[in-house]
Amino acid sequence: MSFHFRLIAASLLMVSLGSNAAVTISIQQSGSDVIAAASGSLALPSCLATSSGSSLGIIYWAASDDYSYTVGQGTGTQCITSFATAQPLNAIATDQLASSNTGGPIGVNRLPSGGNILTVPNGYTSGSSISSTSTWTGRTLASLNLVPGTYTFDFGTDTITYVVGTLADLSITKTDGVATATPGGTVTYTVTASNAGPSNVTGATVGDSFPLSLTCNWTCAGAGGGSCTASGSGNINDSVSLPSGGSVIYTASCAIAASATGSLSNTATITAPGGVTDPTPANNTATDSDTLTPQADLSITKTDGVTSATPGGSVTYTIIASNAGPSNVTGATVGDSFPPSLTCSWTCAGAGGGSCTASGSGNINDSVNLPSGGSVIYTASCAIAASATGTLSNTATITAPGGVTDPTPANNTATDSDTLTAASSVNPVPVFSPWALGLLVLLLAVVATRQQHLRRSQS
Ligand SMILES: [Ca+2]
Ligand SMILES: [Ca+2]
Repeated sequence: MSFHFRLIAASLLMVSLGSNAAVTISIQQSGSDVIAAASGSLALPSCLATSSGSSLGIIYWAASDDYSYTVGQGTGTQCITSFATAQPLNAIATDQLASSNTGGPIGVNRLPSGGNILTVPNGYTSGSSISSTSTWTGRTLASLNLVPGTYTFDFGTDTITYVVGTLADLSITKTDGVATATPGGTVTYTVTASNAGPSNVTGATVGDSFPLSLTCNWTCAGAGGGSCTASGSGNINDSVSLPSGGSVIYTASCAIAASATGSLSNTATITAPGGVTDPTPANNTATDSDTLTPQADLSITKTDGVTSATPGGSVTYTIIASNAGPSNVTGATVGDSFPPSLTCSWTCAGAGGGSCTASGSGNINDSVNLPSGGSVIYTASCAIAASATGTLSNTATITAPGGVTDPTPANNTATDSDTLTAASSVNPVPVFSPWALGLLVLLLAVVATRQQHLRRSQS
């Protein structure tokens, strides 16, 4: 016995009508039942022959070249035809009769002999509407061994497409439109989740867990009937509705931590709800990656608070290196090569998170850490050589480490200059000339002699 519709016509007249038509047979889980619903029309060649077969809808896969995907009940008509075969809908070894049917038979068969058969309701008129529904009570797609997917049989002028399960090609894209980003700056991501169908989907989940270096706020708007949560902050974990052809578009504005390093990589995903099969899962995640390129306006100032200095004296320089951001900087170099006429020792203290070597002597060549907004302050106490002349000039510099761009390099050096003023012209000390000294000695001698004469005359 067989529930196949068997070919009975020995010879068939095949005449193409030259137009395209299609029937879609949707086989879905509906509660505890499986329902196959066929709709559409066919532009059949007049190759019809009455079939003696009579059965409820059937889903059958028996052997390598013997299957029947006919749904519907009653007498059908058949024709031998040629079609390109997609993958089989299932692979089971026994007939799977439907519990009930309305609308008559429709579907494709292939016989062990190799003939291809298209079955339509008996007396079907080319171009007229086909509507057939079969129900498998108390069954599941899995128990019928039906593999969710879309299977198309192409007859040239007609196609019959089986859609098994609720199918929706959900997909997602994500971009911020740039390839590099600045720590301490911002990026704006556009995340678009779409449904290419064929089924509508309610309750898909759009997710995006932002890396710790990002602080994000987002908004969302639907298109083509899609709906989503209007706005939120932090990670996206949103339940969305996406009818076939619909989409939802998230705009996430994110601040990048000033301390971020390396690359900024972030992945958005869309997940189909239970019962929905996505035939193309590869497009359900999207990642945007940016290379982080630190930028920081480092700067330095230097002064000793005076415009003139004295050889043999001292000066005290205050050198301040700062980072105006936006990125944090680790390993900038503060340098100050003092002139030979100065003998210096220095101390350093950080502010705003800046850090430096606490103290040293001689030239400064210090690796410092300067977060955005931070600074380091050096105090250099220097003895001026007594032999120094001319001008006391000294330059301090700050140099960004490799990989950090300073958009404003002009403020990365600072010079203090003092005029050296000779000590004798500032504080003259009175002295006697040799002639004056001689006169003084003579005067003292005269006074002493006179005193001696006075003491003798009184005695
Ligand atoms: Ca997909
Ligand atoms: Ca600078």
